[in-house]
Amino acid sequence: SLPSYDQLPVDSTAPPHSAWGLWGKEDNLGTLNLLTPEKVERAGKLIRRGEVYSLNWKLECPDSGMLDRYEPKHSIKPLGGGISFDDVYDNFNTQASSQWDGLRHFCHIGSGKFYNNISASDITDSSEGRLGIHHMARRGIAGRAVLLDFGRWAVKNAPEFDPFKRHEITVQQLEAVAASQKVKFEEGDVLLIRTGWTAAYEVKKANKGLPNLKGDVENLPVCAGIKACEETFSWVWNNHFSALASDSIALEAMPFDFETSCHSIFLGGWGMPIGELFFLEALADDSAKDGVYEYFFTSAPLNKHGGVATPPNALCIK
Ligand code: UVW
Repeated sequence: SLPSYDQLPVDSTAPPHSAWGLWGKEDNLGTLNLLTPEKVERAGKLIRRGEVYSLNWKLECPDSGMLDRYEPKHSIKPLGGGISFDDVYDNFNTQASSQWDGLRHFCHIGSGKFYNNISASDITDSSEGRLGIHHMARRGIAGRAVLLDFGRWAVKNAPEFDPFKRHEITVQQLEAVAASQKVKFEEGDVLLIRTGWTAAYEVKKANKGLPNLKGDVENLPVCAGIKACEETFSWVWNNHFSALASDSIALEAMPFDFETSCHSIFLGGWGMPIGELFFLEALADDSAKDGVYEYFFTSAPLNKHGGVATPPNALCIK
């Protein structure tokens, strides 16, 4: 069985509460190792109505140039005098819209090393490809996902909540949402957390009321998300989720302190992918109607050797 948060690290030379070495020193998959064939087979049984929900937001959104990530420039290239066409994307940043942050994206800040003691120089020299997104792509991601619709819960229970403010979502609040939706977690779950950010973005944009979201590494943009603290880290680890994703820009409340961030612990410490800007609106609307918040989940990352991140190409099937 898996160690608890207090039992980490399993390798005494590794940073505190990291999972380095848990799945072997050469491992490139981190918590995705929890998605065993048995779990995938069991999750397949959650398909009851055959309804499919795609979690990629429009590639055009957000178009705010956030962290200097812009919508790719799309052109259509004719072939053979107009009997056939290709797509060409220039300036395609895999993190400009819905994305998985892969294990090359963020180091464990305290140690300066990436998951499983990989150095920045191993990342920039792509030849070996340690922790590259292709590892996730070649395995594929499938299993059970559960949605916590924090945004809907907050309407009654935390009316001051605004996904565009730095609201820190606590473990108690996540537990309260889970209880209100009758959600029970299982080892290996992909946890989806809806804040309402993507929907609010579209409304603000239509009303020409978008705040400046550009930001940079020194001056991160502002948004709501889970609270980066020991209680959250221990709750997330002890539930043994395989990945966490939300519809907000960073999963965790922004701006955040790098050293004590979820990014540092989840990606650098545990090898746990972080999903951002997932489009959860249609899925959440349907779940609010039928009260079902567990799904068969699939995601097919880009099979790019040494890639850092990827559009999730994720589906939830009910
Ligand atoms: C930040 O945390 C800066 O967001 P991202 O994970 O998309 O880089």
